[in-house]
Amino acid sequence: MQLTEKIQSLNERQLAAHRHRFEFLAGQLSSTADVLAKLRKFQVAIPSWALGTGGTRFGRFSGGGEPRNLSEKIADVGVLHALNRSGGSMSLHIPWDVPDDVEAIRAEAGAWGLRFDAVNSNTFQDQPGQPLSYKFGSLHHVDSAVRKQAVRHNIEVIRQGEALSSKALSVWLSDGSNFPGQLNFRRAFQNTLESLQEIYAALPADWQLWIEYKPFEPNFYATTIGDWGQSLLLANKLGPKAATLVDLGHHLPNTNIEQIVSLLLMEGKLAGFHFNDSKYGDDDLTVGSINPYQLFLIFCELVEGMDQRQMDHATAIGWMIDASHNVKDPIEDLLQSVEAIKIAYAQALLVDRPALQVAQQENDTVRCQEILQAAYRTDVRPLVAEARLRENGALDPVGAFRTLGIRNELTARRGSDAIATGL
Ligand code: LRH
Ligand code: MN
Ligand code: MN
Repeated sequence: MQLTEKIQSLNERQLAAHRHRFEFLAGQLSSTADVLAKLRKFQVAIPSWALGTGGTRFGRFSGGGEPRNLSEKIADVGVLHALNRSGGSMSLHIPWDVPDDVEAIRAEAGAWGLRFDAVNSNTFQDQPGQPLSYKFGSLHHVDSAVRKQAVRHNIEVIRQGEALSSKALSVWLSDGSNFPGQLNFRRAFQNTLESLQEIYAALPADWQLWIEYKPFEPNFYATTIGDWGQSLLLANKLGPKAATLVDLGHHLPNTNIEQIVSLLLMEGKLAGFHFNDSKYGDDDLTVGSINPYQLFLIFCELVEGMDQRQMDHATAIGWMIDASHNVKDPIEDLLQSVEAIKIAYAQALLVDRPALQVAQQENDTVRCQEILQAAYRTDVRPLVAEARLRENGALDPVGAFRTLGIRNELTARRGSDAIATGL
């Protein structure tokens, strides 16, 4: 039996209970059809580097059956997408995941109904045989020869992405300094800008350059693109094809990310997201596992801001996961992350916007909170499940993954000591 047939037969067993929950919820809402249509369209890109068990610098405990190459990573995302129908694309990190045979890779992805989202460059690690080191940075480096090497790599990644029909290059730099005095901030920024200008000039007409920021790690004194202000400054100087990418883990604790998102949207400079969750720093934990309310508030700003600018929720910006997992099955973890994103999105769609606007205008703070929390405290899981069901996905993706013994099958095929390539 094919995977989709197995999923359908599992669904049949759960259908009556699901119908009961869904109809009870739909009876309380006025916008069920609209929310369902939006949920069915919404897709989140899966990072090629999240399909193996992550580790820390102190160790790594592999789970078995991990994908050993890009083809097997595509198969894992294919399984995920068959289960939840919301992971229809993949984001590749290069050189961790370089297609040997682009046509074959495109065909494999196509067979699973997948496409390729943004490609990510890597100038934060030295690769074997690389002539110059990135020990002291890449695009910001004091030596123009190192900068040129890093620019060349980014242009090469664009070329690889073109062959896969990607439409964006995502750049994250670890460039920074560990000690005061180590670096001239302005010169580092200027060098970064000039390097990015060269990369920008190599972008195809319909491509975008997404600039990620992060306050610390691996540098612990200063990072050259350390916050959204620095990223936005660069994006504005570069031009209309450049925008700021928000990775949720790349903020100091308690930063008001939803406010950043709202202003970037207003400026037309929000490239998209790397979703994850964190308690301390760039923890890369499962989306929604620590602070689901923050995720909901971010989606409130997204829905409001995108509607205001008449942007298509599903396609106007990049939706991606960037998480890793020390102790979970990576596919289960990704299923949980996508689910958390869709729950937050559905809740944000339920906010009574006209009523909120009136309450804001009247400075009725209590009412504002009541309106937001009425949406947040709605259990929208039957709605998200119904959207999935209508797309032929599983009513309960994690449950189906387990009941169908998918990890055991993968382990039998790939071996219990198979370790994912890349990060
Ligand atoms: C940096 C980062 C960035 C990288 C990825 C592997 O912390 O978030 O997006 O490309 O991790
Ligand atoms: Mn990231
Ligand atoms: Mn990160």
